[in-house]
Amino acid sequence: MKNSLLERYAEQLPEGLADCQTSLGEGDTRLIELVHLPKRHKVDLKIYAKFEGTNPTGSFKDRGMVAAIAQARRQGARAVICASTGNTSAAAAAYAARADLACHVLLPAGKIATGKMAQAIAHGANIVALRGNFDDAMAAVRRFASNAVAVVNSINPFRIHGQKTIAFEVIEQLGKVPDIHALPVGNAGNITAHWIGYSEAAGIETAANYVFAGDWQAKSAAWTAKRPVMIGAQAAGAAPFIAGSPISDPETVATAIRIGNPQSWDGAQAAISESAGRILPVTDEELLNVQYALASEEGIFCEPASSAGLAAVLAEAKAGRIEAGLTVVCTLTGNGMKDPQALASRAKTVEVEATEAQIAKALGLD
Ligand code: AN7
Repeated sequence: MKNSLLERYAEQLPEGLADCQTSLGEGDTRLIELVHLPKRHKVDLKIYAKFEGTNPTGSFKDRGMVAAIAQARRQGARAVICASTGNTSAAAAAYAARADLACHVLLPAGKIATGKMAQAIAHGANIVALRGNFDDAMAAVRRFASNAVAVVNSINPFRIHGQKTIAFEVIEQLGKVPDIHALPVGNAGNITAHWIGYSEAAGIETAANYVFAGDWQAKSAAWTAKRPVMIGAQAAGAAPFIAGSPISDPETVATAIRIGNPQSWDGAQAAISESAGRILPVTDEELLNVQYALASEEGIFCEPASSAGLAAVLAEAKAGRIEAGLTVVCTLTGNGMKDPQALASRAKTVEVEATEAQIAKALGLD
Protein backbone atom coordinates (compact mmCIF):
# COMPACT_ATOMS: atom_id res chain seq x y z
CA MET A 1 0.00 0.00 0.00
CA LYS A 2 1.24 3.50 -0.77
CA ASN A 3 1.75 5.05 2.59
CA SER A 4 0.06 8.44 2.59
CA LEU A 5 -3.58 9.39 2.12
CA LEU A 6 -2.88 11.83 -0.72
CA GLU A 7 -0.77 9.21 -2.53
CA ARG A 8 -3.31 6.42 -2.13
CA TYR A 9 -6.10 8.55 -3.59
CA ALA A 10 -4.01 10.59 -6.04
CA GLU A 11 -6.35 9.54 -8.89
CA GLN A 12 -9.35 11.02 -7.08
CA LEU A 13 -7.63 14.25 -6.00
CA PRO A 14 -6.33 17.39 -7.73
CA GLU A 15 -3.14 16.62 -9.61
CA GLY A 16 0.24 16.91 -7.96
CA LEU A 17 -1.11 17.54 -4.46
CA ALA A 18 0.93 14.73 -2.90
CA ASP A 19 4.13 16.31 -4.27
CA CYS A 20 3.67 19.20 -1.81
CA GLN A 21 2.42 17.19 1.13
CA THR A 22 3.62 17.06 4.71
CA SER A 23 1.97 13.80 5.76
CA LEU A 24 1.70 12.81 9.40
CA GLY A 25 0.03 9.48 8.64
CA GLU A 26 -3.59 10.68 8.35
CA GLY A 27 -6.54 8.53 7.28
CA ASP A 28 -6.60 4.72 7.08
CA THR A 29 -8.72 4.67 10.25
CA ARG A 30 -10.51 1.58 11.55
CA LEU A 31 -14.07 0.60 10.72
CA ILE A 32 -15.28 -1.19 13.84
CA GLU A 33 -18.50 -3.20 14.06
CA LEU A 34 -20.47 -2.44 17.22
CA VAL A 35 -21.28 -5.67 19.04
CA HIS A 36 -23.01 -4.63 22.27
CA LEU A 37 -24.90 -1.37 21.70
CA PRO A 38 -27.30 -2.50 18.96
CA LYS A 39 -28.22 -5.58 21.04
CA ARG A 40 -28.80 -3.63 24.24
CA HIS A 41 -30.98 -1.14 22.36
CA LYS A 42 -32.77 -4.04 20.58
CA VAL A 43 -31.92 -2.48 17.26
CA ASP A 44 -31.69 -4.89 14.33
CA LEU A 45 -29.01 -3.10 12.32
CA LYS A 46 -25.39 -3.79 11.44
CA ILE A 47 -23.71 -0.68 12.83
CA TYR A 48 -20.08 0.22 12.16
CA ALA A 49 -18.07 3.03 13.70
CA LYS A 50 -15.57 4.76 11.43
CA PHE A 51 -13.33 5.94 14.23
CA GLU A 52 -11.50 9.08 13.17
CA GLY A 53 -10.00 9.55 16.63
CA THR A 54 -6.90 7.63 15.56
CA ASN A 55 -5.81 10.32 13.10
CA PRO A 56 -2.49 12.04 13.95
CA THR A 57 -4.13 14.96 15.77
CA GLY A 58 -7.12 12.89 16.86
CA SER A 59 -9.84 13.99 14.45
CA PHE A 60 -11.11 13.70 10.86
CA LYS A 61 -9.79 17.21 10.20
CA ASP A 62 -6.36 15.74 9.39
CA ARG A 63 -7.68 14.29 6.11
CA GLY A 64 -8.65 17.73 4.86
CA MET A 65 -5.80 19.59 6.50
CA VAL A 66 -3.04 17.59 4.79
CA ALA A 67 -4.60 18.59 1.45
CA ALA A 68 -5.17 22.25 2.41
CA ILE A 69 -1.62 22.61 3.72
CA ALA A 70 -0.18 20.99 0.58
CA GLN A 71 -2.09 23.52 -1.52
CA ALA A 72 -0.98 26.41 0.73
CA ARG A 73 2.65 25.41 0.16
CA ARG A 74 2.05 25.04 -3.56
CA GLN A 75 0.60 28.55 -3.85
CA GLY A 76 3.53 29.96 -1.87
CA ALA A 77 1.60 30.94 1.26
CA ARG A 78 3.66 32.00 4.27
CA ALA A 79 0.93 31.41 6.82
CA VAL A 80 -2.43 29.77 7.36
CA ILE A 81 -5.38 31.02 9.36
CA CYS A 82 -8.54 29.41 10.68
CA ALA A 83 -11.48 29.88 13.01
CA SER A 84 -12.12 26.82 15.10
CA THR A 85 -14.08 25.10 17.80
CA GLY A 86 -10.83 23.24 18.50
CA ASN A 87 -10.15 20.38 16.14
CA THR A 88 -9.49 22.42 13.00
CA SER A 89 -6.99 24.53 14.93
CA ALA A 90 -5.25 21.44 16.34
CA ALA A 91 -4.87 19.99 12.84
CA ALA A 92 -3.89 23.31 11.24
CA ALA A 93 -1.26 23.95 13.92
CA ALA A 94 0.31 20.49 13.57
CA TYR A 95 0.44 20.40 9.77
CA ALA A 96 1.56 24.04 9.53
CA ALA A 97 4.39 23.29 11.96
CA ARG A 98 5.50 20.38 9.81
CA ALA A 99 5.25 22.50 6.65
CA ASP A 100 7.12 25.39 8.25
CA LEU A 101 4.19 27.80 7.85
CA ALA A 102 2.99 30.24 10.49
CA CYS A 103 -0.43 29.34 11.89
CA HIS A 104 -2.98 31.83 13.21
CA VAL A 105 -6.03 30.48 15.03
CA LEU A 106 -9.12 32.36 16.20
CA LEU A 107 -10.99 30.53 18.93
CA PRO A 108 -14.14 31.30 20.95
CA ALA A 109 -12.78 32.21 24.39
CA GLY A 110 -13.50 29.64 27.10
CA LYS A 111 -15.25 27.19 24.78
CA ILE A 112 -12.39 25.00 23.58
CA ALA A 113 -11.88 21.54 25.11
CA THR A 114 -8.68 21.30 27.17
CA GLY A 115 -6.88 18.80 24.94
CA LYS A 116 -7.53 20.79 21.77
CA MET A 117 -6.21 23.96 23.37
CA ALA A 118 -3.12 22.04 24.48
CA GLN A 119 -2.58 20.94 20.88
CA ALA A 120 -2.72 24.47 19.44
CA ILE A 121 -0.26 25.61 22.10
CA ALA A 122 2.08 22.64 21.65
CA HIS A 123 2.25 23.03 17.87
CA GLY A 124 3.20 26.68 18.24
CA ALA A 125 0.15 28.42 16.78
CA ASN A 126 -0.54 32.12 17.29
CA ILE A 127 -3.72 31.84 19.31
CA VAL A 128 -6.30 34.59 19.64
CA ALA A 129 -9.22 33.91 21.98
CA LEU A 130 -12.22 35.86 20.78
CA ARG A 131 -15.02 37.21 22.95
CA GLY A 132 -17.63 35.64 20.73
CA ASN A 133 -18.51 32.27 19.24
CA PHE A 134 -17.20 30.24 16.28
CA ASP A 135 -19.40 32.17 13.86
CA ASP A 136 -17.84 35.50 14.92
CA ALA A 137 -14.37 33.96 14.54
CA MET A 138 -15.24 32.62 11.08
CA ALA A 139 -16.48 36.01 9.91
CA ALA A 140 -13.23 37.59 11.14
CA VAL A 141 -11.03 35.01 9.40
CA ARG A 142 -12.55 35.72 6.00
CA ARG A 143 -11.19 39.28 6.25
CA PHE A 144 -7.58 38.07 6.49
CA ALA A 145 -7.61 35.69 3.51
CA SER A 146 -4.96 36.29 0.86
CA ASN A 147 -2.51 34.31 -1.27
CA ALA A 148 0.07 34.71 1.45
CA VAL A 149 -2.32 33.83 4.28
CA ALA A 150 -4.38 30.80 3.29
CA VAL A 151 -7.69 30.13 5.03
CA VAL A 152 -7.77 26.45 6.01
CA ASN A 153 -11.35 26.21 7.22
CA SER A 154 -13.61 23.93 5.20
CA ILE A 155 -14.62 26.84 2.94
CA ASN A 156 -11.23 25.93 1.39
CA PRO A 157 -12.14 23.33 -1.30
CA PHE A 158 -8.94 21.36 -0.66
CA ARG A 159 -10.25 20.55 2.82
CA ILE A 160 -13.29 18.96 1.18
CA HIS A 161 -11.12 17.05 -1.29
CA GLY A 162 -9.12 15.53 1.56
CA GLN A 163 -12.16 14.73 3.66
CA LYS A 164 -14.07 13.01 0.85
CA THR A 165 -11.52 10.17 1.12
CA ILE A 166 -13.40 8.86 4.16
CA ALA A 167 -16.18 7.64 1.85
CA PHE A 168 -13.64 5.80 -0.33
CA GLU A 169 -12.14 4.08 2.73
CA VAL A 170 -15.56 3.04 4.05
CA ILE A 171 -16.48 1.46 0.72
CA GLU A 172 -13.16 -0.40 0.60
CA GLN A 173 -13.36 -1.60 4.21
CA LEU A 174 -17.00 -2.63 4.04
CA GLY A 175 -16.69 -4.09 0.56
CA LYS A 176 -19.86 -2.20 -0.37
CA VAL A 177 -21.66 1.10 0.09
CA PRO A 178 -23.54 1.26 3.43
CA ASP A 179 -27.31 1.77 3.36
CA ILE A 180 -27.05 4.68 5.79
CA HIS A 181 -24.15 6.92 6.78
CA ALA A 182 -24.62 9.08 9.88
CA LEU A 183 -22.41 11.83 11.27
CA PRO A 184 -22.48 15.02 13.34
CA VAL A 185 -23.03 18.32 11.55
CA GLY A 186 -21.52 21.61 12.71
CA ASN A 187 -20.10 23.79 9.98
CA ALA A 188 -21.35 21.11 7.52
CA GLY A 189 -18.08 20.68 5.63
CA ASN A 190 -17.82 17.03 6.59
CA ILE A 191 -21.29 15.93 5.47
CA THR A 192 -20.62 17.77 2.20
CA ALA A 193 -17.29 15.95 1.81
CA HIS A 194 -18.78 12.53 2.63
CA TRP A 195 -21.49 13.09 0.05
CA ILE A 196 -19.08 14.22 -2.65
CA GLY A 197 -16.94 11.15 -1.94
CA TYR A 198 -19.87 8.75 -2.26
CA SER A 199 -21.10 10.58 -5.36
CA GLU A 200 -17.69 10.39 -7.06
CA ALA A 201 -17.44 6.69 -6.22
CA ALA A 202 -20.81 6.12 -7.86
CA GLY A 203 -20.06 8.42 -10.80
CA ILE A 204 -23.11 10.57 -10.03
CA GLU A 205 -23.13 14.37 -10.29
CA THR A 206 -24.04 16.16 -7.09
CA ALA A 207 -25.13 19.73 -6.50
CA ALA A 208 -22.65 19.72 -3.58
CA ASN A 209 -19.87 20.02 -6.17
CA TYR A 210 -20.43 23.78 -6.14
CA VAL A 211 -17.77 23.85 -3.40
CA PHE A 212 -15.14 23.30 -6.09
CA ALA A 213 -16.38 26.34 -8.04
CA GLY A 214 -16.18 24.53 -11.37
CA ASP A 215 -12.48 23.73 -10.91
CA TRP A 216 -12.94 20.02 -10.53
CA GLN A 217 -14.09 17.13 -12.67
CA ALA A 218 -13.85 13.66 -11.11
CA LYS A 219 -11.46 11.66 -13.27
CA SER A 220 -11.81 8.08 -12.16
CA ALA A 221 -14.54 5.76 -13.38
CA ALA A 222 -17.44 4.85 -11.09
CA TRP A 223 -16.81 1.75 -8.99
CA THR A 224 -20.05 1.59 -6.99
CA ALA A 225 -23.68 1.52 -8.00
CA LYS A 226 -25.40 3.36 -5.19
CA ARG A 227 -25.04 6.05 -2.55
CA PRO A 228 -26.08 5.83 1.11
CA VAL A 229 -28.90 7.72 2.81
CA MET A 230 -27.20 10.50 4.78
CA ILE A 231 -28.26 11.22 8.35
CA GLY A 232 -26.81 14.36 9.89
CA ALA A 233 -27.10 15.05 13.61
CA GLN A 234 -26.99 18.41 15.36
CA ALA A 235 -26.92 19.20 19.06
CA ALA A 236 -30.46 20.32 19.91
CA GLY A 237 -29.16 23.64 21.28
CA ALA A 238 -27.06 24.33 18.19
CA ALA A 239 -29.32 23.18 15.39
CA PRO A 240 -29.67 25.76 12.61
CA PHE A 241 -30.64 23.03 10.13
CA ILE A 242 -33.59 22.11 12.33
CA ALA A 243 -34.51 25.79 12.70
CA GLY A 244 -34.23 26.18 8.91
CA SER A 245 -31.87 29.16 9.14
CA PRO A 246 -28.74 30.30 11.02
CA ILE A 247 -29.13 30.89 14.76
CA SER A 248 -27.25 33.46 16.80
CA ASP A 249 -26.72 31.78 20.17
CA PRO A 250 -25.79 28.10 19.71
CA GLU A 251 -25.18 26.25 22.98
CA THR A 252 -24.17 22.65 23.66
CA VAL A 253 -21.81 20.59 25.79
CA ALA A 254 -20.44 19.29 22.47
CA THR A 255 -18.29 22.38 21.89
CA ALA A 256 -16.97 20.98 18.58
CA ILE A 257 -20.38 21.57 17.00
CA ARG A 258 -21.35 24.75 18.86
CA ILE A 259 -21.96 26.50 15.52
CA GLY A 260 -24.97 28.60 14.51
CA ASN A 261 -24.10 29.68 10.97
CA PRO A 262 -22.79 26.66 9.00
CA GLN A 263 -20.61 27.71 6.06
CA SER A 264 -21.44 24.65 3.93
CA TRP A 265 -25.21 25.03 4.23
CA ASP A 266 -25.90 24.24 0.57
CA GLY A 267 -23.59 21.23 0.62
CA ALA A 268 -25.48 19.70 3.52
CA GLN A 269 -28.79 20.44 1.80
CA ALA A 270 -27.57 18.70 -1.36
CA ALA A 271 -26.50 15.64 0.66
CA ILE A 272 -29.84 15.46 2.44
CA SER A 273 -32.12 16.05 -0.52
CA GLU A 274 -30.20 13.91 -3.04
CA SER A 275 -29.90 10.99 -0.61
CA ALA A 276 -33.46 11.32 0.74
CA GLY A 277 -31.79 11.72 4.12
CA ARG A 278 -32.41 13.98 7.09
CA ILE A 279 -30.82 16.12 9.76
CA LEU A 280 -31.97 15.38 13.30
CA PRO A 281 -31.52 17.05 16.70
CA VAL A 282 -29.89 15.17 19.56
CA THR A 283 -29.99 16.45 23.16
CA ASP A 284 -26.79 16.91 25.16
CA GLU A 285 -27.93 14.13 27.47
CA GLU A 286 -28.36 11.71 24.54
CA LEU A 287 -24.93 12.66 23.16
CA LEU A 288 -23.20 12.05 26.45
CA ASN A 289 -25.07 8.79 27.08
CA VAL A 290 -24.05 7.40 23.72
CA GLN A 291 -20.48 8.69 24.12
CA TYR A 292 -20.27 6.88 27.47
CA ALA A 293 -21.90 3.72 26.12
CA LEU A 294 -19.44 3.58 23.20
CA ALA A 295 -16.53 3.90 25.59
CA SER A 296 -17.77 1.68 28.42
CA GLU A 297 -19.39 -1.06 26.30
CA GLU A 298 -17.47 -1.06 23.02
CA GLY A 299 -14.07 0.28 24.11
CA ILE A 300 -14.24 3.23 21.71
CA PHE A 301 -13.65 6.64 23.30
CA CYS A 302 -14.86 9.46 21.06
CA GLU A 303 -15.59 13.05 21.99
CA PRO A 304 -19.16 14.25 22.77
CA ALA A 305 -19.91 15.74 19.33
CA SER A 306 -18.73 12.55 17.65
CA SER A 307 -21.48 10.39 19.14
CA ALA A 308 -24.28 12.53 17.64
CA GLY A 309 -24.67 10.47 14.46
CA LEU A 310 -24.97 7.20 16.34
CA ALA A 311 -27.32 8.78 18.89
CA ALA A 312 -29.61 9.86 16.05
CA VAL A 313 -29.50 6.42 14.43
CA LEU A 314 -30.39 4.62 17.66
CA ALA A 315 -33.30 7.01 18.29
CA GLU A 316 -34.60 6.62 14.73
CA ALA A 317 -34.29 2.84 14.81
CA LYS A 318 -36.11 2.58 18.14
CA ALA A 319 -38.90 4.78 16.76
CA GLY A 320 -39.26 2.37 13.83
CA ARG A 321 -38.02 4.87 11.27
CA ILE A 322 -35.13 2.70 10.03
CA GLU A 323 -35.82 -0.61 8.33
CA ALA A 324 -34.45 -3.71 10.07
CA GLY A 325 -31.37 -5.42 8.67
CA LEU A 326 -29.71 -2.37 7.13
CA THR A 327 -25.99 -1.62 7.27
CA VAL A 328 -25.17 1.69 8.94
CA VAL A 329 -21.82 3.48 9.24
CA CYS A 330 -21.40 6.24 11.83
CA THR A 331 -18.41 8.55 11.60
CA LEU A 332 -16.97 9.10 15.08
CA THR A 333 -15.24 12.35 14.25
CA GLY A 334 -12.82 12.90 17.14
CA ASN A 335 -10.96 11.33 20.06
CA GLY A 336 -12.48 11.42 23.56
CA MET A 337 -9.13 12.25 25.14
CA LYS A 338 -9.37 15.74 23.68
CA ASP A 339 -12.15 16.63 26.11
CA PRO A 340 -11.29 14.94 29.41
CA GLN A 341 -13.94 16.90 31.36
CA ALA A 342 -16.89 15.73 29.31
CA LEU A 343 -17.61 12.55 31.23
CA ALA A 344 -16.31 13.71 34.62
CA SER A 345 -19.79 13.42 36.13
CA ARG A 346 -19.70 9.65 35.46
CA ALA A 347 -16.70 9.17 37.76
CA LYS A 348 -17.03 6.12 39.99
CA THR A 349 -13.74 6.70 41.78
CA VAL A 350 -13.68 6.27 45.55
CA GLU A 351 -10.78 7.36 47.73
CA VAL A 352 -9.68 5.09 50.58
CA GLU A 353 -6.72 4.48 52.87
CA ALA A 354 -4.09 2.18 51.33
CA THR A 355 -4.97 -0.78 53.51
CA GLU A 356 -5.98 -4.18 52.21
CA ALA A 357 -9.22 -4.10 54.16
CA GLN A 358 -10.32 -0.72 52.85
CA ILE A 359 -9.34 -1.50 49.27
CA ALA A 360 -11.13 -4.84 49.40
CA LYS A 361 -14.25 -3.14 50.75
CA ALA A 362 -14.14 -0.43 48.08
CA LEU A 363 -13.77 -3.07 45.34
CA GLY A 364 -16.54 -5.23 46.76
CA LEU A 365 -14.02 -8.06 47.12
CA ASP A 366 -14.24 -8.35 50.92
C1 AN7 B 1 -15.30 16.29 16.58
O1 AN7 B 1 -12.76 22.42 14.62
O2 AN7 B 1 -15.76 23.15 13.14
O3 AN7 B 1 -19.86 19.80 10.14
O4 AN7 B 1 -13.53 24.34 13.99
O5 AN7 B 1 -14.58 18.87 15.68
O6 AN7 B 1 -17.59 19.63 9.11
O7 AN7 B 1 -18.04 21.31 10.89
C2 AN7 B 1 -15.16 21.14 14.19
C3 AN7 B 1 -16.20 20.37 13.76
C4 AN7 B 1 -17.92 17.13 14.15
C5 AN7 B 1 -18.47 19.00 12.70
N1 AN7 B 1 -17.17 16.50 15.07
O8 AN7 B 1 -17.95 18.90 11.40
C6 AN7 B 1 -13.66 23.12 14.15
C7 AN7 B 1 -14.93 22.51 13.77
C8 AN7 B 1 -16.07 17.07 15.57
C9 AN7 B 1 -15.69 18.34 15.15
C10 AN7 B 1 -17.59 18.38 13.71
C11 AN7 B 1 -16.48 19.03 14.21
P1 AN7 B 1 -18.37 19.98 10.31
